[in-house]
Amino acid sequence: MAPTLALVGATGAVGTVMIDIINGRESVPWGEIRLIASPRSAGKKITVRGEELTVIALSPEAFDGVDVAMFDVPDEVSAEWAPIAAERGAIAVDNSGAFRMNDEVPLVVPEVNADKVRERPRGIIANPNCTTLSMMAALGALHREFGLTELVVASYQAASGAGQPGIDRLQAELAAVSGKGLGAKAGDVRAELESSGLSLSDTPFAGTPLALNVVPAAGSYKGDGWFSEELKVRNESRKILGIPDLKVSATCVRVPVVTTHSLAVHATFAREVTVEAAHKVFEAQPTIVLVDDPENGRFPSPAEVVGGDPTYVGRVRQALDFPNTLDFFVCGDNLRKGAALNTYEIAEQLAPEFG
Ligand code: 2RA
Repeated sequence: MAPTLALVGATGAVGTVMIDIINGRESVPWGEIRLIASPRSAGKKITVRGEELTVIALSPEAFDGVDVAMFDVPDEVSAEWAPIAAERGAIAVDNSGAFRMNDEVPLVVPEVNADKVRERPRGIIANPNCTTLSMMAALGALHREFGLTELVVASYQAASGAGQPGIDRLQAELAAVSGKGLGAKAGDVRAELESSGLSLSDTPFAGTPLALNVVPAAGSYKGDGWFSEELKVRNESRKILGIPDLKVSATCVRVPVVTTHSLAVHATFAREVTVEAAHKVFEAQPTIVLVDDPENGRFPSPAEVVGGDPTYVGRVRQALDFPNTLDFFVCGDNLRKGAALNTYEIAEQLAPEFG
């Protein structure tokens, strides 16, 4: 019998993208697809693959008969409910941060370490943070060929990484500054927002304007100068690539883009690497689109790639002063490959176990 798939968080921002992804698949390996959400959203009707489904409330019984349960919910909800789903016999594929660094939970990017889906003693598999994920297909492919030894990245993260409140805040700020002279000092966005009544005391972006600005503070402050997004890039990259002592340093920056994270990557390898060889590696990886013709203005940018599934790579250069080192630019839709798509691809890897 075809396996049963559950989607927990079916009505949230990532859950909605997940349903788009399921609806867009040519075929799916699932029999029943069950939509689960908070009691507040229970009863909603959502069409999945031509069938109108009713969202049911999260409860232990909701997992009865489920083979694979995908979780797109906040950390604390996953922390409580993914183990309950696993106890009820489902494999939980979790897109929160609750289990990513747990030694008994594999952290999977199918292009890099698909085999890890079988090593799941707790019945839980984790999906990486979208910032790490946006560059993993590219780094995994290069690592297999040249042996990654050092990684320095700067991120350019979209507002939707902070969820719907992040999108709403950016749009409110853009509306407030649109067409304005922007204060006595040209570009004084802060003064313009304050005079428009948009308080900066409590924003998803560290109390800093995001419209017409960049904010070098992504996630929560963790001490010693580091923000959580930067530590996630380091810890998760090491775990996914299987290089526990990989040297990593990240600076994560929020930019006024609605959706699609970008990263400037500076990667050093054990073996000699050329731009031509790197291009070949990227071209051979089906989930990467290489857009690298800067002379003719062709390179990835969020406006070009939003809504797409692949990782877009361009601006590949041999670092002039660093041996065996490439610099390149990566863009990926943070709501698709960065969240829903990778989670769904993990679920697809599991489906044959139920054949
Ligand atoms: C962010 N990476 O962009 C996070 C979302 N998980 O804030």
